[in-house]
Amino acid sequence: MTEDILGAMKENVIQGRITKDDEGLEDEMTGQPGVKELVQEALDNNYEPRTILDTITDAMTIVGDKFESKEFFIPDMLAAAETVGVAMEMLDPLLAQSGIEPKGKVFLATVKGDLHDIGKNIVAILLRGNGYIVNDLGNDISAETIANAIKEEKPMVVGLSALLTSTMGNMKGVIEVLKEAGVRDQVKVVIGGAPITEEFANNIGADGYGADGFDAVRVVTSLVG
Ligand code: B12
Repeated sequence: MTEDILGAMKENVIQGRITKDDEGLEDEMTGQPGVKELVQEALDNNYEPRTILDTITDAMTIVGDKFESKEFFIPDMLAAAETVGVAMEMLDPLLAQSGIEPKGKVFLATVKGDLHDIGKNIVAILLRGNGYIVNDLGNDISAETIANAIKEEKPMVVGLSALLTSTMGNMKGVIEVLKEAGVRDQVKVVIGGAPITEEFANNIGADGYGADGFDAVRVVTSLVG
């Protein structure tokens, strides 16, 4: 099993198998290690948490492609998402280094109408691991809720996530509401999510864009540093 732990991990995320007891798409899967056992195996074999995260992210891209081509349906996306949650719980303590002076406060939210939170949760883990205090406001969060939270707690950065082309426009709405509430100048706005590009970030007047969790840390650090 050690030869291709990452390949097996990817396949098991796609199949939504958390443990060895779960069924897979083929009959002989039951009894084979699931994502939980494979992540543990990878850690035992000194694989970097970052490599494991990249593998999981690749797997979710394939899940998305299968959904688009109608090979997969919503329960399949949910099952895959659940395996990622389990893997992230295992990686969280390793990615969060202790004893670092807090570098600043960051708020995160997935915008109104959007329930996708895996990417945002990864960004939260990596920012925490790099010494930021992160207040995760959750998903499906209105611009007004975000503006009020900023008024009250004055974070240095707010990170917005959107995974749907139908909700990415709500990021512009958040920036407008921040202006109306008189707090736009007090906070840097960083955005991300699969459909987001640097160009889109520039067009809506965001301060930064992160392509993935590691890029999110880089851009936040460049803005507050
Ligand atoms: C899992 C999933 C779901 C799960 C979400 C579970 C959850 N708890 O998040 C469920 C089943 C709920 C779901 C529902 C839907 N989904 Co969906 N989903 C996905 C899927 C397969 C994976 C998303 C994911 O977790 N990726 C892995 C993470 C790690 O990547 P990520 O989110 O991109 O995040 C990284 C970067 O983008 C970045 N990042 C993310 N946020 C932020 C924020 C900041 C500040 C920064 C700097 C960086 C950053 O860093 C992250 C870490 O590296 C995608 C496919 C895809 N390719 O994205 C479809 C996908 C996003 N879904 C899609 C659709 C259509 C839907 C539904 C509309 C389906 C339906 N008909 O009901 C609903 C919408 C529900 C809603 N209102 O939100 C489409 C969107 C198409 C479009 N053009 O908008 C996709 C692309 C699938 C497809 N190819 O068709 N979905």
